[in-house]
Amino acid sequence: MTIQTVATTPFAGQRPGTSGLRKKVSEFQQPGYLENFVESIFLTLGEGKCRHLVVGGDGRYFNREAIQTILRMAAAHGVEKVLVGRGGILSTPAVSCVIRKHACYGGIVLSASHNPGGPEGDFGIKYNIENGGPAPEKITDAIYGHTMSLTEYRISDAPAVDLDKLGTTRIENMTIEVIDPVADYAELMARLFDFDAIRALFASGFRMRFDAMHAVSGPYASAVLEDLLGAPAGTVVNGQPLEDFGGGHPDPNPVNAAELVAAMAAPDAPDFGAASDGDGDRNMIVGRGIAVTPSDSLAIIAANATVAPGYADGITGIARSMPTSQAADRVAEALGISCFETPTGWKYFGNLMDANLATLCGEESYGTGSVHIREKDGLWAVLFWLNLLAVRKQPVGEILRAHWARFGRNYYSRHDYEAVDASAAAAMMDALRARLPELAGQMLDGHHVAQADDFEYADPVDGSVASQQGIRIIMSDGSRIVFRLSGTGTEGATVRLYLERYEADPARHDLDTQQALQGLIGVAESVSGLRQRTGRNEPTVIT
Ligand code: VG1
Ligand code: CO
Repeated sequence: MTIQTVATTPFAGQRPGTSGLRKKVSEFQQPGYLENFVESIFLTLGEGKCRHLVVGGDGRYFNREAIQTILRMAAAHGVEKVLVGRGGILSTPAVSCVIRKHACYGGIVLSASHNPGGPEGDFGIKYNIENGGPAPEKITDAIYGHTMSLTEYRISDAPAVDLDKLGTTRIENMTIEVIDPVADYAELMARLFDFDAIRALFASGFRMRFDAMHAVSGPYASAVLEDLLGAPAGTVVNGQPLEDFGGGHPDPNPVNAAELVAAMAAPDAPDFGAASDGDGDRNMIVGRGIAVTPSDSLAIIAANATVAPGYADGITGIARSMPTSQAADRVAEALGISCFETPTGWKYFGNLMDANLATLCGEESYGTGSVHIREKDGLWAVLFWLNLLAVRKQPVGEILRAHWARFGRNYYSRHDYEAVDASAAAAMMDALRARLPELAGQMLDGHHVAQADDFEYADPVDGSVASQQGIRIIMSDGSRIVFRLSGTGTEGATVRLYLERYEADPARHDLDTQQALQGLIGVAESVSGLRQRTGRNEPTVIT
């Protein structure tokens, strides 16, 4: 075994987006492409700084190959020990958990999360820091800086490591320990939730369907729900992680998880349905015939946090991404705690959680989590709901309606226009930005604009500023229209239009969401010319 220095030249476009670097698999397969990015991570960390590292991914196509490359490069950069999930598997929340539990310097997550996988699909890589969370912008910017000037990388020529056998091996002076991907995570969940109460719930005949969408959460859900909590065999469906997710789109929402939604609407529907995404950090919560929006789920978890032993002492604060509905704000107000509004992406929650300013965090994109780790956590949210259902002994729909009756309902929807022409999307955002100063005070189709701006966030802990995080048009009644460009797509641009309207009157809590938002949808179109500019008659996906 020797360490080689290999000459290389930069690849354009290796700037990490909302959550790491995501590209088509074919782009990652170019010789040196992955190596350049990994070299840039090590250069950013500094020679000899990273002694203990965690590596794992969501099992998608190219996962194993990428892990072998990363191990050989880690050995060439003075890493002493790497923990790798068996089979190369570690969900994003499990990586965060393992970094924290074993006090590692950081971790590398291989995933393109909710993006499709397989040879024609997407691949991704992300660096997580010591607190277990995604690297903040100052680190991702430095990584990107190195990718643009790189001339060489270092790698060991050691043979491939057996990733399927638990135990330790060595490359150069580095120890590799293949670990059970589920054990540490499951142990953490058992400390946060009342497993006895959930076990009793399943024992009483409660039925559930967890759709793992052939992605990474399958082994976690089977181990926790079926093995530890006694849910009947078959509770977890599509539980085997596949390199191409069985050809599906591992993005749990009513469109991509239509099978689950249909099963939950059938006459013999189970009591509770849930799904998770490619890397196991998202969650979808479904009751009989009713799906809970992620924004409502965050608010309900916050309002009921103390039912779970891990949160029995209450929560210090809530944080939500800017486009997420303001349902959680109303709960924070009732509890007398702060609610922080951050840019999209979990990396912005890390400082708030480290400083104990926020206990719970959430995003409208089916992401919820807490201070137990520093990533969003799909199965954690599902376990919270199970704990809540075990205590409240009410159906999901009743809990949701009772929440609306107490706090009012924030009708909410996101319209995605995927893979549109990137310059048309940029031109639309520029035109909107240019109109912002004149919008405040105007009446738009009967809606009075109170504020119009491009969201900027100053981190209350370290003072770092993130600007141009989404265009907001806020009406005097609190309704909002938000426009953003996605930072996770790999084809053209994806425009996200977020719509929200508050309704206090319980007699009006059963409207169809799109109907309830129709007025705002019209305003959004007339103010942006979105459909005309993108040449699309309707959104690709409505959630
Ligand atoms: C999307 C979501 C965002 C989420 C991000 C990563 O980003 O909107 O809320 O944090 O994906 O989620 P964007 O830039 O495409 O809107 V995951 O589960 O893909 O890592
Ligand atoms: Co994800």
